[in-house]
Amino acid sequence: MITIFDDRQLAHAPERELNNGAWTAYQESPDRARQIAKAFDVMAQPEDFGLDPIAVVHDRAYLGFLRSAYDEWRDAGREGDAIGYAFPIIRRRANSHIRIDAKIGAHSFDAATPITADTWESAYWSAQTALSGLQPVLKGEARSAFALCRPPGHHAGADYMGGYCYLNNAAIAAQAARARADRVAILDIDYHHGNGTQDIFYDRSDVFFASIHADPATDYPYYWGFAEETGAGAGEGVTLNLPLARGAEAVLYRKTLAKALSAISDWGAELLVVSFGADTFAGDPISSFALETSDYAAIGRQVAELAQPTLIVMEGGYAVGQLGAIVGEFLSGF
Ligand code: OKP
Ligand code: ZN
Repeated sequence: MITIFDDRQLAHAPERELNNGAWTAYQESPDRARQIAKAFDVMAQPEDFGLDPIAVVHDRAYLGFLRSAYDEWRDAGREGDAIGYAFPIIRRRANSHIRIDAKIGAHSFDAATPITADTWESAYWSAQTALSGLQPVLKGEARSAFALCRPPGHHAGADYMGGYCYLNNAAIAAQAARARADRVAILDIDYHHGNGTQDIFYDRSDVFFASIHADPATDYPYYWGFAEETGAGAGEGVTLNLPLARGAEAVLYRKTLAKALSAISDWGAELLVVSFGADTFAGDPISSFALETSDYAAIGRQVAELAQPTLIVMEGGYAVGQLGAIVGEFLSGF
């Protein structure tokens, strides 16, 4: 399988995150990607497709914010990574903000997504990695590709970051795939609901979003991913959420995956983008499903039964020492 990775994705390394009221070590570490990359002999470097395919998914103002936020933070006399503390959730207005703190709050939904001097560089190449993995699949030169994206993307919306995500790599690839495929499906099998991806395509009829994730009643991102969310307007019925209770193991997970895949197939998808998270693993430090490393081969095989050109994009997974094995099992099964 074609695999893509770029070292520039490793530069982004926030010091800490605010977790359950305390500063803890940043879980989305560069080591995650390093460990996964070790499982492959050779990985291709991404091409640079520039800003345009990113800017059709993300607002220009948000992209400008991401690029300048760290400098503005420094100019405000701050130390460490840039992080917000005020969020305009009530009657949001399209104000132009002056203070960096106001800008960060207006472009994020949590305080788990710090901006460092290198965040833009890493997020940019993470998006290019997804776009580069897509190319051979889209042109029919390969049936599938694996984009080792990091930072992940599925929590990022058109104009906001959150959940370790800045640019929505899967959404950027799915949108680019629309150049040649009329119907593109995104299957999100990270432990957490891909609220950013869902939001980007929520009212569209041309990109199907299906997600299996921990019930938002008990798990991050809390506010999205309930079964009742099925899309809006032209996109009604083109979003499918399959939340599972904590503790889900392989039998239940694979039954649920069968539902997601048959919905995607019935809908008539011509190309599949998989948001793959390894945080469904039993040993994941921040998640509570019960899949074992050996389960991932069967899951990969099951996804492949859809028999559509497929781009696999890396999302979460925090059991760093196990990540190479989990991704290896999934891809070999696939
Ligand atoms: C990103 B991905 C809960 C803190 C949650 C953010 C988790 C982001 C997960 N105490 N921190 O979907 O793997
Ligand atoms: Zn996750």
